[in-house]
Amino acid sequence: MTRVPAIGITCYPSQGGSGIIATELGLGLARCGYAVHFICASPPLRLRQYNENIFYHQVDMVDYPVFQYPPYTLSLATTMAETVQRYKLDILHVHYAIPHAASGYLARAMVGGSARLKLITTLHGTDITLVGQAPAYFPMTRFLIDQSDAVTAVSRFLVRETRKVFGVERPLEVIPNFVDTRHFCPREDPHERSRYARRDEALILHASNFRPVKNLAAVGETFARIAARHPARLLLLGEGPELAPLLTRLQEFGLGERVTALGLVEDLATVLPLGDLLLLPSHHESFGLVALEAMACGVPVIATNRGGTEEFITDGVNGFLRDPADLDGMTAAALQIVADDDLRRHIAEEARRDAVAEFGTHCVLQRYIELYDRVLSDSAAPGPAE
Ligand code: GMT
Repeated sequence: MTRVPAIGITCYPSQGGSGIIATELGLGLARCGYAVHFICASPPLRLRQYNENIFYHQVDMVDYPVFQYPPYTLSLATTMAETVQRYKLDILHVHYAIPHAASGYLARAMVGGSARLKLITTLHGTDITLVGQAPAYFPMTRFLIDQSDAVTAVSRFLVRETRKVFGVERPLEVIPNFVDTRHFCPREDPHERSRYARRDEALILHASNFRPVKNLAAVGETFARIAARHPARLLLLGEGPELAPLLTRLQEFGLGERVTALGLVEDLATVLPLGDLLLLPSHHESFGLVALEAMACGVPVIATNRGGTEEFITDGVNGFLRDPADLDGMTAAALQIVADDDLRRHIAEEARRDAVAEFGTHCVLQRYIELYDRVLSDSAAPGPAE
């Protein structure tokens, strides 16, 4: 009987989409019988319970007075190499290139070139579109993309950006983000919803890590415009540096009473279905996972048209796409949705159907499994590269 490969997964353990995808991937692989070893600085958000075939290895950070900053990259590489050797891992799959691909590269070198350990890097977004382009990281990011045994990106947009910005020529495979559509599903819960909005009020959602790229000013301005024309409440999910300025702005608009900020919500599937629409007006999104999660819950989305969102949202059919500066356009789409029940239901159904048909865990998990098989078979045969 052939042995099922053992996979090491490294990701950021916080609320970001890259950590969520990495965790859901690991959980899915474990259900398929793979031994999955998470090697992270702390347990990923969605990995807080016992799961068969899942193992967790904490990266110990050593502080020392000489270090201005503890070298996480090195501790991670050491833990990766030890885990590979002890548990006979076949693949290290790192999510978000910086610095995880660097640690993976070091770990692969540490366990010896003759070992069959493979390094797979999944690019998620700002590792390419923002931080990876900083002069301090640019040559390293390009180097690590070239040195990985396989590289995937979560959208065709991100592949184009990677080629354009880094001049990368090697195969890059698009494997889109995915959602557990049994967990993220429509749910009517008037009692729970009444905690955030009255029946006659529209409940507008925004969920993110509240960083500048999320364009929080547009969330505040658009909500103010919606609320001026239709009774509405805003529910903010997540935390980050731009949350406090947004709340201040909403207070200045006189809308403080209409806003609830829930902070970090461990299970978004409990809250997303309560909303009437989700606003995601980011300056760009390589994918925009939370938009897909909302769609799976049957919640219409108004998302940025910059980036990879058009790869799963068709404007006017299963959601809306607007330029992040087009506040009038976002407001008009929102008012259409909240004022027209038939339209909202129709968009919600289309959104749910597309999420299930194309972006359910099962469809996408299989693509990662095929990639692992190809990489381990050492057939240089590249997958469906973009
Ligand atoms: O790249 C980031 O800013 C962080 C990252 C994350 O961990 O949330 O977000 C990116 O990866 C997500 C998962 O693939 C995508 O859904 C997000 O669109 C992407 N963020 C951006 O492109 C701004």
